[in-house]
Formats: sequence, C-alpha cells, structure tokens
Amino acid sequence: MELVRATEAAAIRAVPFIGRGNKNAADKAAVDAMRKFLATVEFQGEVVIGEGEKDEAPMLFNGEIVGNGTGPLCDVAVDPIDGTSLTAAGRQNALSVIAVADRGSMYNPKDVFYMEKIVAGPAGRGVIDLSRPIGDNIRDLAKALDKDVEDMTIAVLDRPRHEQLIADIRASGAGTELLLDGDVAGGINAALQTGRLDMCVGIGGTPEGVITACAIKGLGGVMQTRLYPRNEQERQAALDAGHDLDRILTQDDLVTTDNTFFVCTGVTDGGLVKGVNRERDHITTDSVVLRARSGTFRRVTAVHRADKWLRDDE
Ligand code: VTB
Ligand code: MG
Ligand code: MG
Repeated sequence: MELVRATEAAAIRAVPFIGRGNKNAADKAAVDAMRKFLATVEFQGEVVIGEGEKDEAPMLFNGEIVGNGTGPLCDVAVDPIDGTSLTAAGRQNALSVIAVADRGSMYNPKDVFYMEKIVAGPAGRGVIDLSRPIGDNIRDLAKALDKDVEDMTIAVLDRPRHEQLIADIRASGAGTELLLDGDVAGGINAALQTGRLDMCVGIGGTPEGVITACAIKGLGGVMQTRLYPRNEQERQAALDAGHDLDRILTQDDLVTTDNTFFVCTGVTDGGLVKGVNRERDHITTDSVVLRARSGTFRRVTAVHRADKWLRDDE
C-alpha cells in the first residue's frame, strides 16, 4: 500500500508539465519524485523494468536498487509516466505506474522493445489465442461474454503498423477504440468487467507488457504476448540475449509469482483513474492498487495539502 505514495508523488510532480510541450521534463520530474518516495518504502527492490529506454527518456535504471533496504526482496517495474507525450500535450490517459513482485519473478525483456499483445478479462481465459486471427478471437470472446460481436469494443494503439489489424477488427463487426498512447491502461480497462472495452490488442512496449501482466494477474484476466523485433538487427540482438521469439508468453510467464502488486495514479484524466486535481489548498489524487494474491482491487483517493507540495524540499 505504501507504494501508492510513490505513484501519487510522481503524478503530482508531473502536473506543472501538463500541456507544456516538454515530455522529457515531465518524465524527469516524475522519475525524481518516484525515486525519492520509493526510498522510504520498506522493501528491497531491484528495478527490472525501468522503461524509458526505447523512448530515450529519463528513467530509473535497470539494476537500480530501490526501497529503504529492509523488508522483502522484490523485482520492480516502473513507468513513472506512461503517456509522456499525452502529458506534454495536455491529453487524457497519462498515468504513473509501479508493479512489484517477488525477486526473480519478472521477465527481463532485455534488448527487445516491442511485443505483440492480446489482453482480455476473466471471460477470455481458455478462449483468446494470440496465434489465431483477430476476427476469430473477437467472435469467441463475444460468445464467452454472451454479447453480439457488434457490441464488442477493441482497444488498439493508433499506429501505422496497426492499419491491417484495425481493418480486420472492423471487418469482424466489432468497433475500435484507438489509443494515442498508453496500452497499460488499455489492457487494464479491457480486463475490467465494467466499462466498454472488451479486449486490447496490438504491438506495444515490452516494459509495458510486463507491467500490464502484474495488473492482469490481479484482475484474473488473460494476456498473451510474443516478442516483436522490428528488424534484422533487433532480431539478432534478441536471439543473442537468449530470447525465444516464437514463444507465447502469458501473464504467468511475464510474472511467475502470484505475489504481485500493481499501483497506478492518474496524471491526466482517464478511463481508469482521474488525473491530479488541484483545488485551492488541496491536491486530490486517484489511484488503483491491485494485489494478485488476494485479487483485491482498491481505489485510493488521497487529499494532499498543497503547501507541502509547493515546497521543493518535501
Ligand atoms: C506503448 C504505450 C506507451 O509506447 O506501449 C508504446 O503504452 C508503444 O510504442 O504509452 P510506440 O509509442 O513507439 O508505438 C508508449 O507509447 C510510450 O511509452
Ligand atoms: Mg511507457
Ligand atoms: Mg514512461
């Protein structure tokens, strides 16, 4: 639960950068705040997923030790802001995220930046299959959800690489929700049994994949992924790093323990969490905490005193 303080801090510190056009400045403020707050949490974390590498963004470094140096040994995956471009533009759906699991349990996506992903809620277990055509997956999931295909909504990152995928989804009769960024929130929204999304598919960041897996385990949903090198050079690097490029990695391969925590706080408003809100002398944050072992989904609304946050030394 203490972890939520770190995502709250990152989100609050990113606020002055919302809509200011400088995504690295926003990310740096969030990274610094997260690092500082993580140092007060009772655990011995090693950053496995620092994110930011693909985007050449400021980051917590892979191998960096975080926490106060006592307590359980953990793997840590962070994305201080998923959606730095969204934040810089002042758009919706930017979040700050941390996932923590037992030491040695997180998949290390070393040298491969992208993966194909398919994510759905509990109804998709034993139903969706990354190796099958998207239209079949949509039809089968609709059946499992007892819905018409026409009532299905599929989230996809809005990227040129997804042109065919988007056409195939629409040809099946389902609708798309095109995401500017943020397939972590997209995957979680797809796995939640409330809201309009039924599935999230497409090629997205590998770090975001591992982070999403922690959340999906908490939600009892299903996720299948496969590494996606973009060119021969990345392909060779992946093989040299020992990756099996044909293997389908599920949420349980990406995080091999059920002892996982996932926390996120909204930076800007989104479908999963509201953004940071400042009113006079108070700042309100909206967060989600997911614990896989108990399957608990908590919403945490916190009210912070603005004067504490306006001082730089806090
Ligand atoms: C996604 C998305 C992120 O990177 O995983 C992604 O969730 C995919 O890469 O918000 P491209 O942007 O290069 O397509 C982000 O957009 C940024 O980390
Ligand atoms: Mg990201
Ligand atoms: Mg980021």
